[in-house]
Amino acid sequence: MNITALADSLDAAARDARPLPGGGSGLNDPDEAYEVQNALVSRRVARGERLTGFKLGFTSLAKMRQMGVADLIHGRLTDRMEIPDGGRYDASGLIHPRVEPEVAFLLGDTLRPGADPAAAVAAVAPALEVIDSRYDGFRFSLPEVIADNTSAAGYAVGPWSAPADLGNLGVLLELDGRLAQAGSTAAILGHPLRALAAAARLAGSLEPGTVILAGAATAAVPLASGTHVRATVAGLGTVQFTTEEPA
Ligand code: 0L1
Ligand code: MG
Repeated sequence: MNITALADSLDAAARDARPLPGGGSGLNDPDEAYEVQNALVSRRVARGERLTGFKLGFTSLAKMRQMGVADLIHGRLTDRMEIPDGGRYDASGLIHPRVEPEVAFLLGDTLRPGADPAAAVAAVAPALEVIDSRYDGFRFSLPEVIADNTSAAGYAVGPWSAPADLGNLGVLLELDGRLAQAGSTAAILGHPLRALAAAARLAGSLEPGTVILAGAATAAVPLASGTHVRATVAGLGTVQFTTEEPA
């Protein structure tokens, strides 16, 4: 398995917005796939991007069913992926973006495997994640999507609040004021804190200041240009952005 070649082709696919055929990478082993992901993220860091966060994927049954997989995955977020809450987002360089509503945690203390995850949380917020698989038609094997940094492309975080019980909060996703998806934070592994515990287990430990996206509360929906996107998490508030019109 050529880790460098796989990372190079995924990096080029993202930069040129030219998808790769899924299923043909020869990647079968999740551990090798994370080595490719690390190499891919290292290329971003070498270009000046700063690591800002950690994301979990496939934490809800809706997402697992949508993508035909049955395992948690994790990826990295960088400052280049940040979308300002209430701002504009240029998605024109993406291949076939989708958006999904999430909740975000901000760590105030180091999150360690096995420790009470709630104790490390400084704040919580509603969030939106933009995913953009670098594989044609979002068709990939589990190792391939891991290698592709779990399709991470962008994320917006709404107002931070003091830690609250996120156990069963209503979640709405609206596109141009129309309801696109409705769900509950309970869809995230039964409780988003479980996603946090999983993040600690998978990452080893995570530093204060890290943003953690717990995973989608609903299926993802296609994101077109010139669209106003808003997610509302009951009790936490809203987060929104508008994609730029084509030039
Ligand atoms: O749930 C996630 O953020 C993982 C996304 C990876 C799979 C996909 O592209 O749908
Ligand atoms: Mg997600």
